[in-house]
Amino acid sequence: MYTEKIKADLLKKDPDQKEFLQAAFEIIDSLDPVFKRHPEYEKADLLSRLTEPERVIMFRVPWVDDNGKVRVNRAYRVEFNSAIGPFKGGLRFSPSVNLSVIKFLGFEQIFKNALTGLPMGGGKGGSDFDPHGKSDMEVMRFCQSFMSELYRHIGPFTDVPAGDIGVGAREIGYLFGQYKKITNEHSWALTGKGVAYGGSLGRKEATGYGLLYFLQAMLKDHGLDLAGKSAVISGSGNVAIYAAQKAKELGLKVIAMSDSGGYIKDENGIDVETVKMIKEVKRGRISEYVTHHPEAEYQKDPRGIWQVVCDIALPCATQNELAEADAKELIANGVIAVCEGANMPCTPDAQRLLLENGILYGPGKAANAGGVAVSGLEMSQNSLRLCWTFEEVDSRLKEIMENIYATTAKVAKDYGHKGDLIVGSNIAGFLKVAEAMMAQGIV
Ligand code: NDP
Ligand code: 2IT
Repeated sequence: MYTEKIKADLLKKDPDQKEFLQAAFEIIDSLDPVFKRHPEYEKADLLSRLTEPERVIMFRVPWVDDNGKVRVNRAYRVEFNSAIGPFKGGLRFSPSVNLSVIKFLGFEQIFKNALTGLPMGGGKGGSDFDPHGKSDMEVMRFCQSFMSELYRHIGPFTDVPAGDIGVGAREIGYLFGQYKKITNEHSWALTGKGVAYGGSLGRKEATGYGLLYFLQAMLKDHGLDLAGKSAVISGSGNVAIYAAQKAKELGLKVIAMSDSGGYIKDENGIDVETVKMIKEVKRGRISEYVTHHPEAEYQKDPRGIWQVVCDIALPCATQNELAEADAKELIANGVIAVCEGANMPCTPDAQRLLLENGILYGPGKAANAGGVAVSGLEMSQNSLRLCWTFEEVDSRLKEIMENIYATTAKVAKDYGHKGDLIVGSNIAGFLKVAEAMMAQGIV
């Protein structure tokens, strides 16, 4: 079978890229019914072309730390597919970054971006630089050195990076400053920019808010709503914080959050303002929460968060953070929905178990598409040289997330997998990219 052959080829070519293979196999496994309906796609060998990035850039980032010591990091930009628009996707700064991780993220981004309905191709980049414990000046010097190489590969019509783990408003500011200086242009080669210099209102909130809009649409479709229910949210970064903020607004009580050191549990409902102060302002540890809220508890193992009894689980930290044993625990404790703010947070075994047990499951490439969707709206505003209000952006975001839910649910049903949004999102994203690739010839 065509899809089995493609998987065997990938395994042979890059046997060590386990995250990439995981992401690619999940998508490829969803596509058998598409190739049955569209033999012309196999003839055009779409999958061999889609699974090979258009371009992979790997570069050295030398910088000098506060003690005058020379440091060297490795960086990447994987320009995966530009069939429907310029390469688009975040930059991740984390010691766990390697080519496999960036390829998995870039590959998923192709389909996620297609689901938004906006003209954006897929890409991802980053570095094994660890921002934890670095001074602002060290982060600035690193970002400047990083951009001194990256600038030649990006541009508003070519490739438009944004943030991801370890890359937030501070890093985007430094990256943009260096890009502008080298190119002598105030052009829009990055999104997630500060509102003061071309960013969009609502981008900071977009992934978390979008996740809740998606969750709300998914529950509504099953005759359920959020009010009065409880949730746990892993992570306490950009996605987790704004997911928690919107959850509270919608009457969903968030009782636990985490960081890479451990998790906090507060049965009164997590105070998001305290989390913001600790993580956004002080760049501190989530453990500090209990000094402000002594009634809350802190546990050292971040994974323990999945043992907290809740109605809804929102993994918003990192890949493979929720494994089969965690899914078992959640199911035993009566969870009704798992919706992914992070990219690929559930392992394949966990996904299977959740679906088999009838848990409502929102896969990341659909449920967390709100961030890149508002990046797309930032690009629209930049092109128009206009700034929309927060309300305008937020209402477009909500509409996009509701459309993504409706489309993925419909496509899943049309292809004989009612309720399986993994299949629905993979096929819906693929169909759009496939149509564009077929129209453009073998390029
Ligand atoms: P941030 O860097 O802002 O936050 C990451 C958070 O996850 C931090 O709180 C970090 O803790 C925590 N974390 C990291 N590893 C673990 C772990 N093993 N267990 C528990 N917590 C952990 O990143 P974002 O919020 O931007 O990204 C989070 C996820 O969402 C990623 O998968 C990203 O790819 C995805 N995503 C992000 C989008 C965006 O717009 N930013 C859009 C769509 C998806 P610590 O503080 O200890 O490092
Ligand atoms: O995973 C993601 O979708 C992001 N990190 C956001 C990408 C973007 O270009 O806004």
